[in-house]
Amino acid sequence: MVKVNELVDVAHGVQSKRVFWDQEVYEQELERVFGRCWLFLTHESLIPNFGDFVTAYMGEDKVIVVRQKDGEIKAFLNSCTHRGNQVCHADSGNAKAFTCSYHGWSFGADGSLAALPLEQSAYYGKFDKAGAGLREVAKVDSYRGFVFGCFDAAAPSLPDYLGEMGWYLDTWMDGTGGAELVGPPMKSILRCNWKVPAENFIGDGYHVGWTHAAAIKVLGGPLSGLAGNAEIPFDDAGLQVTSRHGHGFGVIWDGLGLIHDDPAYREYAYANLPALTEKMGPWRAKLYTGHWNAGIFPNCSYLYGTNTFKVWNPRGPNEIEVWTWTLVEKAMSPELKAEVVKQAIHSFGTAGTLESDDGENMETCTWSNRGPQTRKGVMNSQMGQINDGEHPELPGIIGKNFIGETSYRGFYRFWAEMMQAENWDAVRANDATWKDALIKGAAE
Ligand code: UNU
Ligand code: FES
Ligand code: FE
Repeated sequence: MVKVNELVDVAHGVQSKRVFWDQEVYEQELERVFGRCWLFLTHESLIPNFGDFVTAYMGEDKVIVVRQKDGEIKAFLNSCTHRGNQVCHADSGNAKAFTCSYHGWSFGADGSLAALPLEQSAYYGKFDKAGAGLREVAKVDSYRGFVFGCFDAAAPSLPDYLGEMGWYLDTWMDGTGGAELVGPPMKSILRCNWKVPAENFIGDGYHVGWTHAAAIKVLGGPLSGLAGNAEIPFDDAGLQVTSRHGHGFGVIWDGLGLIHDDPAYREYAYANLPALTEKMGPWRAKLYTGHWNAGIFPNCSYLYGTNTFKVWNPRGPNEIEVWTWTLVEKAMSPELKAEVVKQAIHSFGTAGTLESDDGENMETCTWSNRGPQTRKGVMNSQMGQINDGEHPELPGIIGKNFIGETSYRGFYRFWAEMMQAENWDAVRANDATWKDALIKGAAE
């Protein structure tokens, strides 16, 4: 078992560089993080009808996500119960049955083994089909149409798992009639550890002016002043949030649509503002026109206001498969949706300008820590910790500015907790004290 307390020092904002490379850390993550947390699968609007399916990853496990006859959604391991072949090779579609390409076992939308070749002549009619269905993922649920799955039956419900983050997500998932994803997702490989993009997207406002200096200069608009950190608006420019289960974000006030320099999107959002303020109050109205760098622990990230929505699927400790959808609001016109999709592809699609800026850092952050001497070193995430605390109106822990590492520290605090805990009961036992190290660390 990995000694996690040697890897993450929450109170002092320090992490070992081993978290990006060690095979041992990785194997434990697959069991304890990906095996027990809620993982993003798809959006309900992408599988609206009975038999509609998408395939997805849950950590390294392949799954089939299928709309059932009664409208529910279930997920199954994409592995044949006969001799283990992959059952479904398509990315998405509508199927009456999933038939394995090896010997032809055939599974229904509910995962049950419906038919197998030569059942009478070779198995003499005695094969127990009831016990040979695809293994079902213990929990599948959706929050405002966003579908997640969890392998651990003892995990908290999806709303409980999202916790304080649900209050924030409701801003754009619920405030104006809901959001949806445009698929199919773009897919690409990055040679990096899955946590490098996860920790970046969860709120790294610090890199924007530097890593993306050229891109934001070329794109123009109000954000171009950030290029090279030439103009950094401080205290009132935004804030950072982290939550009980490691989800978090950093927000730039009034940043919606700015990376895309997109007046149509901004006009749409500002027209919604009076009704949204009425429904959700002034804080969430302010959040609604912001730009969020955000993460849902462990490996789902999105930029609200730039509208890229991603999952970093781990493929070993030093490779990921990136899946990228575009985030739109249901009430947008088809023209506006199409425009948002185009802009999201240009910025954070597989070959996007900003995506390729980030990709290079993500790969070198991983591979430069391969050497055993380098791995003995630590990384620093102390920025802004001195100001982290509770807020009278905002749930979670709040950091003072959009450039800070509040959400990053919260991500690693929960990562360490999941890596260490025997089970979800042991995690729940920390519910009253989870804020202590994050906030007290600031006082030391
Ligand atoms: O790279 C990002 N996460 C980003 C870029 C965030 C805000 C503006 C530009
Ligand atoms: Fe931040 Fe190098 S300056 S990783
Ligand atoms: Fe970036």
